[in-house]
Amino acid sequence: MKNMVELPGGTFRMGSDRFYPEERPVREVTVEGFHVDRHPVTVAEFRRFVKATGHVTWAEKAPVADDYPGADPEDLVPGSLVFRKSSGPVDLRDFRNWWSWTPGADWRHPEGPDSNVGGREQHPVTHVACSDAAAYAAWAGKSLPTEAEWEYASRGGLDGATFTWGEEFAPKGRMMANTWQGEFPWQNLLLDRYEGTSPVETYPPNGYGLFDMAGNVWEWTADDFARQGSHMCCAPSRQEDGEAFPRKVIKGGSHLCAPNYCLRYRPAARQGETVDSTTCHVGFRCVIR
Ligand SMILES: [Ca+2]
Repeated sequence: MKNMVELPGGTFRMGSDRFYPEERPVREVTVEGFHVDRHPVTVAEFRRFVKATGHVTWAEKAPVADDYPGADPEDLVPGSLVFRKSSGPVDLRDFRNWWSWTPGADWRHPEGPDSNVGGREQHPVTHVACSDAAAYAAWAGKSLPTEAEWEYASRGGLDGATFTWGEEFAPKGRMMANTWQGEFPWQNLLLDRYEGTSPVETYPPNGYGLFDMAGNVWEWTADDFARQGSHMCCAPSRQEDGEAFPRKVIKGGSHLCAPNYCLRYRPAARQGETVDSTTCHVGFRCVIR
């Protein structure tokens, strides 16, 4: 399989007791063998899918008013959530301080209508809803991974390690993933050289030869997320209460994950993203069982 890695089945310790409540408890989980994409689906790969199928992504369609009761009609236009760095420290409890609903933002226009993906063909595709990821997977003859498959793959054979590469964040000073260094959401020290997404395979692979299993973009999985009252830091929704859409588990953390706010560029980390959410820091990869 081109650009895929075959993993044997196995039993591993899933989850972590050392970080956030939604990752607990650590438990033994067994997965069957499967193939997994070597890196997240890129802009170039997604473009081939759109050209072949004419697929129109969720973010390119106007939201249906019935799905968003109380929404300002002016907001019911195609668009997506774009990250905007703040000019200084802000209240970290309110994601509106850095997430901006942006009409015209979509996978071809990641920062809004005046932006494009020129030069970013090898970056992970973003602004894709769960249904867009599933449509791509079906077209490619693949599937979205379960959370267990994703975490098993991301651990790269390291039992219970904090990161996909071991215990130390930057061994010998080497950056191992595209995360956020500095004080989120205003100070990005760029020790890893990238403020937004980065080309896939920029950082070293994990023990299974898989790239970008931590940082860069969160990745959709096929699993439902049971809301446990945990704080949804990385997964803003256009509506918080009485959500019209279920949440799916996303994994891997992103270029927006910073230790002062969201230390989630780890295999055990997980968030629940409403399936209609599209943002500049969520993408996906596929598996074949
Ligand atoms: Ca970065």
